[in-house]
Amino acid sequence: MEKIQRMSDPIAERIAECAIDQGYDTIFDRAKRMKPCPIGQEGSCCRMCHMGPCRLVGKNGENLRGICGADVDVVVARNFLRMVAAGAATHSDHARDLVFTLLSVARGETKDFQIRDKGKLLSVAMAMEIDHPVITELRGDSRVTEGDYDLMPWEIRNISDEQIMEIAEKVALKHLEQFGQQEGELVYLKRAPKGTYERWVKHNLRPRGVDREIAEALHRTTMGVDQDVDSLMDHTLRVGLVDGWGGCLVASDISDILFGTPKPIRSKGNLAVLKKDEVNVIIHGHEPALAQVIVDIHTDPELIAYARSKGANGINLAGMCCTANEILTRRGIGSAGSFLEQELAIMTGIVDAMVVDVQCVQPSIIPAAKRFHTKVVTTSPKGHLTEAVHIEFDEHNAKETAIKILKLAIDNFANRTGKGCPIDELQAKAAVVGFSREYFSYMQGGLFRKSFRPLNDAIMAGRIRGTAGIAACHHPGTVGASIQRYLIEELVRNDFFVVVAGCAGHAAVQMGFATPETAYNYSGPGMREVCEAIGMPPVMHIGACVDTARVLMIRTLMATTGGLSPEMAGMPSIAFAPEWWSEKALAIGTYFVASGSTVIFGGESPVKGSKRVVDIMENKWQEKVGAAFFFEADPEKMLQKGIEWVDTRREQLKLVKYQPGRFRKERVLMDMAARRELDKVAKPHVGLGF
Ligand code: MSK
Repeated sequence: MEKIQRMSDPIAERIAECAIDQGYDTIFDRAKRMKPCPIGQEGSCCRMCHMGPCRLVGKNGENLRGICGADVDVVVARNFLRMVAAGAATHSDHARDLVFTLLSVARGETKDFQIRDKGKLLSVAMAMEIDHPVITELRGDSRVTEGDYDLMPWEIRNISDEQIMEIAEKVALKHLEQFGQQEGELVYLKRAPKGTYERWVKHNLRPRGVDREIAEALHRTTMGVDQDVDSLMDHTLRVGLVDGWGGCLVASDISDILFGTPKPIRSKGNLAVLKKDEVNVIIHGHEPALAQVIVDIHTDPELIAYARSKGANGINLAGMCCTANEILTRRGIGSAGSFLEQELAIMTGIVDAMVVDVQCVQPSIIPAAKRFHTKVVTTSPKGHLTEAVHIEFDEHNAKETAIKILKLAIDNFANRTGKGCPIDELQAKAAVVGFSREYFSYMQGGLFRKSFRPLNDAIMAGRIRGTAGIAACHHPGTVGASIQRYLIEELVRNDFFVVVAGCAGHAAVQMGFATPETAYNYSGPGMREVCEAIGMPPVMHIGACVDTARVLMIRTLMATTGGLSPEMAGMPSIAFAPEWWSEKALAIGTYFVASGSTVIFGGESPVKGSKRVVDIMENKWQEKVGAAFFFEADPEKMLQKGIEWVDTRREQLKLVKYQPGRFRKERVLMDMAARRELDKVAKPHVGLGF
């Protein structure tokens, strides 16, 4: 059989090769066999009714119409809007479930969850202008509404548990109202910088309510409703804003309130986190609630004793996909890998249970599991898999469900077949992860002087060329994570400060970029100097797909700190999703653009079929929201385009011209006297405490 590389991580690649040698059918084989329909791929196939499907083929699709008369521009725009709406539905529904959990905690209906970050709850309540005397007092008269608030410990010290629960209930109810709100605007929009918000007002882009805009997207795109490309693309921006400010940011905030706002924590990642002598339980999917409870109880002495009684040395938890990111960045639980590694994990033959909830769960894990002893456990009422064991979770029975699942895994340990692809001698990569916006502020000034000033100053001085985000999936049609690796390496070398999220976070961990040493091994001299001064790594893992919303707050604070652009648009920043495949990634890309942040996606463009839609996304959106949505398949051109975009923003902001190597310092060998002199200089940074 032809040997081709499938994954850039050598351990994943080794298991993939072993699996293929042993005749397993993996996602890589299926991707190779499947020839995507070129008409559907570029967005020119209309399946909105059953007169067709109409395939709008021909040179660039010009002058071609479907049976109803819809032209290719309308067809492409409708298809794109539907994909963004599907993505927004997933993230907002994820957020909704978390809001219900918060409501249950506030009402004392569950004991399995607590409010772990009271400061964050209060900060969110202040941003939502919750009507409660404590919040009114905290807000005072002078508070601005942009961004979010970092409360000092003494500001929350005297707030009673009862008041916290009252506020939590009000926050939960206000969020629930946002889903079904019919008029007005999402309350979170006011957290954006004023200039960004004003663009939304000017162009009538403010979403009224989460569900309303998503439902309207489906209505608009049915046959015979919205058949104007500009109008369809405006609604795409509106639904994008739903995804960012009504879905991802809500999910990220409520998770921080319930499970703790991440701060740097050591962990490790790749398939070698699995342990041969322990019960291995992989938690896979996206929703963090059950996963956090499984983490809470997996060290319970009774369960450990039960595992020992079955011949295992303990219980080993590992994450996968974005549930991995949730428990990796908050609890330091090792990550087994990204979307592309779910079958590979089972093929090690030592996974006793794979527990899944929603999103990015391949149905192929069932046939893979059948070749071994692995139990696949579904836990969400929305996410069933034929032939899986279904143990349903809701926030009222979390601990009970978690115990049941762990016992099932323990009981299954004895059923290992001894077959599979061995990982015995392999080593997991070390990582430092968990950089929330809040920690990022803290890192730049300590408790009393939290700020974004050092970052803005470093960008203004040209030490940091710009900021970049890399997020989204790994595509089976590429060598998994290879483009992400290329971009991270090149951006860091070019003095970019990089944040990663979603499966790109797994790539950073597996390649060893999620460590402070990256500054020494890869960084350009300017970025390295900043890393040394404030004790930060050049690549920060900020969490799961929904945590891409942390970037909204980072950029808002960069704007309000001053010295750069006063709004999100116009910043020397860029975001990439080089290996995307999910509708959720398109929704994230659209909310970035709608909020003023340009994105470059890789692979084949789903809007290539319409020059007009491409023009709207690349040019007209720049006039409206100050950002563009590009698709570029070639990784080198993608990088070039991103760098050029950032350099042009620097020019527009009249910042000093970035010069590679300008901050390169000659290495000086120091004697002890010189070192002592250095120690006398007060160090401004708080360090990461690694
Ligand atoms: S898990 S959406 S493959 S990033 Fe969030 Fe990874 Fe993409 Fe799923």
